Formats: sequence, structure tokens, C-alpha cells
Amino acid sequence: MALRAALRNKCGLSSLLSQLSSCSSHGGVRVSPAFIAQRRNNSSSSAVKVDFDQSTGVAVLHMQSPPVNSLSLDFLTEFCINVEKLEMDKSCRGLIITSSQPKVFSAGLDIMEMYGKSPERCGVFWKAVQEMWLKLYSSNMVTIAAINGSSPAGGCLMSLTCDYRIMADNPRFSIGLNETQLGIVAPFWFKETLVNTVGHRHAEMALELGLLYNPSEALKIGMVDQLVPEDQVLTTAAQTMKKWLAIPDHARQITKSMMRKPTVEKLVSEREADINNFVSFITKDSIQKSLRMYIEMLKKRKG
Ligand code: CO8
Repeated sequence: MALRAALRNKCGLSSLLSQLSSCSSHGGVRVSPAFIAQRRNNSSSSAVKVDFDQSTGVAVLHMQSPPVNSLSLDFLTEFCINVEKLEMDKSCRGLIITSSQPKVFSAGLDIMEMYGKSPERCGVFWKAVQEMWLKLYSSNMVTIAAINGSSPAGGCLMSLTCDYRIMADNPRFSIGLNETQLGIVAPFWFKETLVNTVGHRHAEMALELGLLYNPSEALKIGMVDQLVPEDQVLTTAAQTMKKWLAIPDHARQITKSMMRKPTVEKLVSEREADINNFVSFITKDSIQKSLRMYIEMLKKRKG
């Protein structure tokens, strides 16, 4: 009942995350099979819309949180609930993640969740960020990011968790882990996700300089796998998905797990310490000052 009420009412989602956090294998959100059976087809809640095609076994998750799909606690909670539902539905074999917002895939973590908040709130927020990463990075589904806009920081991380990335070939869009530009440090699991994708040397430069790449540069270093015209991102993702789904699930899933397990296990075993690190880092006066300057810069740039 609590879950259904929360899906209707976005405001209840963050408290729901903490209520449910003891039930999952990763210490996160678990949804009952009965609930999944009831909501098997398409669903639309405020920040996320899921179109599930039973005939292909492929779901498309549209992020639709204006203006820039920033990853707030409410957004992450809703996102995780929807991914969990699909994960537990055995007829769903593939997930395409895309954005309904023009020009932006996701602006990454909601900066306002990290600025001027209590340590307790920061801890709950960080647990939700971990949960998103764990769900996607260890998903049994084939996951494809259809990156139809800019994707800095946490938005880039979300796409890096996928099995394949297709980006719109528009030089105005950018992607990368730009944390150092905000005066903050990407944690080890962000770093390892990037290293596992582009290799150590590119990851080192990208992280130290907080580089944001245009699509051609991102393709060159392997941060994305394919560029296509903006209006073909979703159709190409659907075609690519067919190829991935032609591989027997069990063989692909075991292989994926073999590649990703060390990083996943490391976060699972260090989850509490990672939350404590984040909270003590982000609440420091000097870091809060950096964030304030960055927020002001974002506002000025707009003006
Ligand atoms: N969080 C909250 N609000 C945001 C964010 C964000 N990440 N990004 C943009 N906004 C807001 C803007 O302030 C603006 O608000 P308002 O309308 O009230 O002035 C509104 O969204 C629209 O923004 P823009 O006008 O800039 O929109 P554009 O379409 O021109 O540009 C971009 C979109 C490219 C996404 C641009 O907004 C941008 O570059 N945003 C900043 C992205 C960024 O740097 N994100 C980093 C977040 S940190 C993170 O994800 C990982 C942190 C790891 C922490 C580790 C600590 C230990």
C-alpha cells in the first residue's frame, strides 16, 4: 500500500526509500511480485515514464523531470522503483534509458541536494545515488543509454552503467565526469565505472581535469559507443537492442556479472563507509563554498 501511495504522490517517495531500504539484496528498494504483476505494462509517474513492449520484451524509460532531469532524492527513488519493477518482471529483457527533456539527458546529481542540507539528509540522498548505480550496474537486463542531450557528472555515470551508449551527434552536447570542476571528488565507484569503460589513462585525465567531451571526442575515447543524428537515437537503440537480445540471456548475464562483480562487491561491502565519507566531505565549509560558487556560476551563465 505504501508503495502504491508513494507512486501516486511524488512527495512520499523519499521517505519510502528509507522505509524499504532494509529489504533488498543491496540494502535498497524491493518491490513485491504481486505489485509487479499488477503493474506489468506501461507506467507513468511524474518524473519517469516507462513504455514496456511485451512483444519485444523491451522497456523504454523516459526521464521527464524538467528542466534538466537532475537526480534529486525523489527522482532517484522513483527511478529505482521503476527499474526494480522491470528487473523483477522476467518478461522484460532489455531496458533503454532516454530523456524527454530537450537538449539534456541528465544534468547529474541535483546540486541543491548537496548544498545547505543536514548530514542526515545528505546520507539518505547518497544512499539513493548508490542504489541507482547498483541497480543499473548489476542489472540482468540489457541496458542501453539513448543519450539525446548533454550528460554531465551523475548523468554520465548513469549512462556508463549501461551495456551500450548511443549519443546524438550534436556538437553542442557534452558528456563527462566533471566533478573536479565543482571542487568535489568522484568516489571510487564512479572512477572504476569510467576506468572499466575507457581505460586507466583516459579516465585519469578525464577525472583530474573534470573534462566534458563533445560527442566526437567521447566516441574517440570510448565513453560512448556510437553517434547518430539526433532524431535516430531511439530507433538505433531499439535496433541495437535486438542484436544484444539475440545472445542467450544466461551466457550474457554471467559474462556481465564476471566483468562487473569486483566493482559491485566493493561498493556493497563498503557502502556505509562510502556514505560516511560523502557526508563528511560534502558538509565541509570549503566544499559548501565551492558548491555555492558553482551554483552562482550556473545562474550567471544563464543570464
Ligand atoms: N542540479 C540542480 N539544478 C540544476 C543542475 C543540477 N545538476 N543543472 C542545472 N540546473 C538548473 C540550473 O541552475 C537552471 O536553474 P534555473 O532555471 O532556476 O536558473 C536550470 O536547471 C536550467 O539549467 P541551464 O539553463 O543551465 O540549462 P541548459 O539547457 O542551458 O544546460 C546543462 C543544461 C548542460 C545540464 C547545464 O545546466 C549544466 O551544465 N548543469 C550542471 C551540470 C553539473 O555540473 N552537474 C554536476 C552535478 S554533481 C554530480 O552529478 C556528481 C557528484 C558526485 C559527488 C561526489 C562527492 C564526494
